[in-house]
Amino acid sequence: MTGATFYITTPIYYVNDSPHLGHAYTSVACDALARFKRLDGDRVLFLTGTDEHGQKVAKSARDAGVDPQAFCDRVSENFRTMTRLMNVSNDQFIRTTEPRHASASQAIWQAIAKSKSPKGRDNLYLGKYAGWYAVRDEAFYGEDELTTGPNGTKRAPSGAEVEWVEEPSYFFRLSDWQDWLLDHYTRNPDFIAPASRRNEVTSFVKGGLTDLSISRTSFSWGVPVPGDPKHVMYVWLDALTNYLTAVGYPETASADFKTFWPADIHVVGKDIVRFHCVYWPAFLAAAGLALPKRVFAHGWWTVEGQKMSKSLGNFIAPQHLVDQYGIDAVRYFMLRELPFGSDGDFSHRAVVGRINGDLANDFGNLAQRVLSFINKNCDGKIPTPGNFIDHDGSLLNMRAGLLPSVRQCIDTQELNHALEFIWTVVAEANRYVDSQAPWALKKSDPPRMDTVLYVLAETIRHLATLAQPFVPQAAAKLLDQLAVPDDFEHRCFKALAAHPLKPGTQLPKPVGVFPRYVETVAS
Ligand code: ME8
Repeated sequence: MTGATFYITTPIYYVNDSPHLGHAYTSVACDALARFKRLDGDRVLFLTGTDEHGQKVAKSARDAGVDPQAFCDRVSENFRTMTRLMNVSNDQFIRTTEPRHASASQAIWQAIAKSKSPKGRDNLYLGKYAGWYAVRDEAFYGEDELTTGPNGTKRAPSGAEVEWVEEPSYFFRLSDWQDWLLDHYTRNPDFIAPASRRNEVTSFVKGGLTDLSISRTSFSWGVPVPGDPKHVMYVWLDALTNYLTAVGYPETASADFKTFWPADIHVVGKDIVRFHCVYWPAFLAAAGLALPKRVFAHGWWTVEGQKMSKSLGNFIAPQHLVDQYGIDAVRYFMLRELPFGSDGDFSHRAVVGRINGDLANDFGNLAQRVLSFINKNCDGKIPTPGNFIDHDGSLLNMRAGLLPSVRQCIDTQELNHALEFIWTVVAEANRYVDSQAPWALKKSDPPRMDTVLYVLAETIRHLATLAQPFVPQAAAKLLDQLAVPDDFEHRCFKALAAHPLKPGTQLPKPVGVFPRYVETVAS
């Protein structure tokens, strides 16, 4: 352990929907970051879960003809299943209907209720909300943000229909936080990433903030407002607080809170940046709590060029992806195909291209030809290297530089670049096999053949060790084939230098780990 800690969160997913490609993407990306940090020696808390209150969930439960809690129990379980299916290593799965979460939400409410805004006014006051609300987004919108649809219906920028709401409501004095927030963004340039999102948030806040309605009275599926139970808390205030609940809030003296708060990173989709970068920091600051260090917003997937939706029939269930391509291929594709932060398209052709190119031809083939050659020509034992020569140098140098390069990418959430670095070494190792031609050395110079094979086996160990956060199952199989003991000590990143392969170690019979994707032609 380095003594460092790392607290990472996904958004908590609404239980009115079934898990799909987009949810799986966020979860897998966070998983890769969390796994990397653990293998790098950090103490990690990785949180995911479900967002179960609000008007939208209440309506979905009503439409399904079941009581909201029973509805949430059922759908929340689908998300838990999705995280397991995607091999996501979350440490906690939080549900906002848990009693501990009601306590935390009421505690932050009370802390805000006692606080003053940066302009010295009460942060919380009772008023009446009269304005537009989109149930699908669970968000309030200003008249100027709306567009009018073909049949005269008003729509939010997200495309969601809005309805006019008029009801008594508690308000958060967000309008007093404008300068404070802008100052926070300036003083903490890493707070919002990527830069495009930072600019978007900054110009939104510069445009002026209005006070935010933070309670509702027209339905009851939510956390009751302390002291005024006719109101339930606005679902976003309740939902955002999950990040605190998980570390023991309101027990700020608890070990978990002291260890993990403030969170190192909230990873979110670009659709929910405003909630995480404007409302959440203001709520936290009002409650006297430290702010998360960073909010990273990733982009949006379309499917075969179209927005994913049930009505278009292109809604992709994670189970379908895993059945069709295999878990590691799906994870690799998602993380490699697009720069984390940009939008991208999920197409069958692109997935197959990555499976058969990067995985089967490049990494799979490297491992298969080296390990089979050792199996046939060295009694299946790790060969003993002699002196390294110049030819080995460039591969050895690239290999040595890999961990720092990948680490830097992880710290800036450039997941696709992390994989590109790893695959640059895969390509170099393949070139080295071709140029050093161990099959020719077998006759001409067997000791040199042993050196070349040792360099290659060690390179595959490095590559597999660093690939663990991204393709955990395949990487583990590769390390098994190199007889690397299956424990943290031998598979963490310190092991790269600390536990080189021991010459003479007997290896198991090699098996392919990255199968090609073969199209089945309908007959
Ligand atoms: O917003 N492409 O929950 P949610 C990429 N409960 N990512 C996508 C996606 C797509 N097509 N569709 C969804 C909520 N996502 C709130 C969050 S947090 C305190 C409360 C991902 O179920 C993306 O990460 O609508 C997005 O932010 C999240 O799913 C939204 O999930």
